[in-house]
Amino acid sequence: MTWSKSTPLHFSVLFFTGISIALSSCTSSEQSKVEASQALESIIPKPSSVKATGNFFSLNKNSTIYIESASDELARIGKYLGDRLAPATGFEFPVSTSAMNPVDGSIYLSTSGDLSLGDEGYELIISEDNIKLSAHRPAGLFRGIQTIRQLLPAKIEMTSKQEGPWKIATAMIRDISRYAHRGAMLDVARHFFSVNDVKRFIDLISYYKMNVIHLGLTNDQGWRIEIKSWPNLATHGGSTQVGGGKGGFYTQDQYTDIVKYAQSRYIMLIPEIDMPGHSNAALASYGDLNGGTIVPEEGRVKIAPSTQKELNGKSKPTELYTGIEVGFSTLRVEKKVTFKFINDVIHELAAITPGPYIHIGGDESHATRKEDYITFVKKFHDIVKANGKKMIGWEEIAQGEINSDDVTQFWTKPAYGEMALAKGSKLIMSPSKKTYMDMQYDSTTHLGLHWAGYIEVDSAYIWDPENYVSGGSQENILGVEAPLWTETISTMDDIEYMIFPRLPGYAEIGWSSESGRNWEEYKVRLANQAPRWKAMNIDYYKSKLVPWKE
Ligand code: TNX
Repeated sequence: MTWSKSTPLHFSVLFFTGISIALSSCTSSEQSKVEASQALESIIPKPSSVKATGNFFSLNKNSTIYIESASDELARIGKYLGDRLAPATGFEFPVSTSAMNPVDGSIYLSTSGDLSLGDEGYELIISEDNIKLSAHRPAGLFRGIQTIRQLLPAKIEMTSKQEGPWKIATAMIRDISRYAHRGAMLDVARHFFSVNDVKRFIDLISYYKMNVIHLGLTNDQGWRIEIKSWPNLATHGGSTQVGGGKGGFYTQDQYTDIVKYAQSRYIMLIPEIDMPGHSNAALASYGDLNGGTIVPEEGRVKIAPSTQKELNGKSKPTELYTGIEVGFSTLRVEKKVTFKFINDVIHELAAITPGPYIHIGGDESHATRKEDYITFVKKFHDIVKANGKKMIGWEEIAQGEINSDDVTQFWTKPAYGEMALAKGSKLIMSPSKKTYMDMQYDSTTHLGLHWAGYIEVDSAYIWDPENYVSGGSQENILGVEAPLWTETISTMDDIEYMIFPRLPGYAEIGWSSESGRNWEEYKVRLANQAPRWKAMNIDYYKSKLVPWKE
């Protein structure tokens, strides 16, 4: 076509507009393919196997989620998937059991996956027409859904309607987790966090296929769970926090709400009541529990003379504590009431905890005599067992009479880990130099502590759970847990800043095989998560070590 002065203006405008629409839709279509292919290579945790097959699948306004049978559980999982995809796409995603006239662009969920997928493994077959997600157990479908989310454009995570297209690169993915236990711990005692904050924490960890939330419910600074037979624990012991803020506690109903929310994400909740040390909030709530302080003397410990009397009779409660020291408080074996207290607390907690474990803390009991500590561990074990649960304790419990029923959480001393293994206990690995998400990234981080070191995002990723305790192996290590202690953390933004970008790495260490992991490759996948965090409104630390994608 040639242009002349006589070409009508409206024609040339239309012509140019037509070209630019064609061009931009062509580029945006090409770009969406590039993005989809990149998403396929950026999944965290890294799947066991991914085979790209070179085409593209798209969601459309008729996309349906088909479940293979009319099971409530599958219907719930289907609805969960639809709820993740609906806001940004503006599509409805009905869940249907009848696939008589299947619609293109649909997603099929089935538990007919083979036994070798285990409890959490899944298989995804993404073709141009549909996505087939299969697992052996419903939990595997839930984990596979996280992969589907990560395969879509980042804006799928936005809560308002966005422009498509909603492409996914076609592929075959088969994915099985390395460890059964992949968790994060949140200390709600040093600072209290609302039910909604805990739910968001659960959602964030579930996005990376973690399956455990460990809640630190009590510590010197606060008691955060209602115990009906000892009401002052929550009302008085929960009335403050580090720095003197107002604190708070969960009623048993609120706790149950959190447990159910976690269950709906196939996440087990492990509650921790920290004893016999870290117990000031209890000692401040009931004077009878307070047996006075034991003073360290020439490497041994001795009860301060003025408190001998307090041990036998009524004693005064301690003051509430809002500082961040550790190791000064202890329950006392000499007091009968101590064991009534422990039994009542464990009994009530066990009744509202569907998971198999109660964590009894047991760490840093510096104010407890060694022989008393050992008595405590035996009693904790018996009481937890009598209430139908298994005991978990921090590594120090390995000094006591523990056995294969008990789980030991390693955090710093290999010798304790070895003692635990020798007694038949399995390990959860939380090496503080690697997994403590309350450690600063570097000396300039405005939050956090650094007693275990600075933990940059590369260091957080470069380690293997089997390399900390000699004899540690796939058989006796249950998995990995990354704790967030909250002495310096008081808001959800603070939580996000400390856990991102380290948490996806812990999730990958727990899920993916060691042989497929290396930092240089991982950091690119991590960089590609940033737009997703932006869409989810996650406040994260922009480490200079990662080539972040904007
Ligand atoms: C050690 S590790 C603790 C916690 C502190 C944390 C701070 C462990 C089992 N106990 O009481 O909050 O360090 O980083």
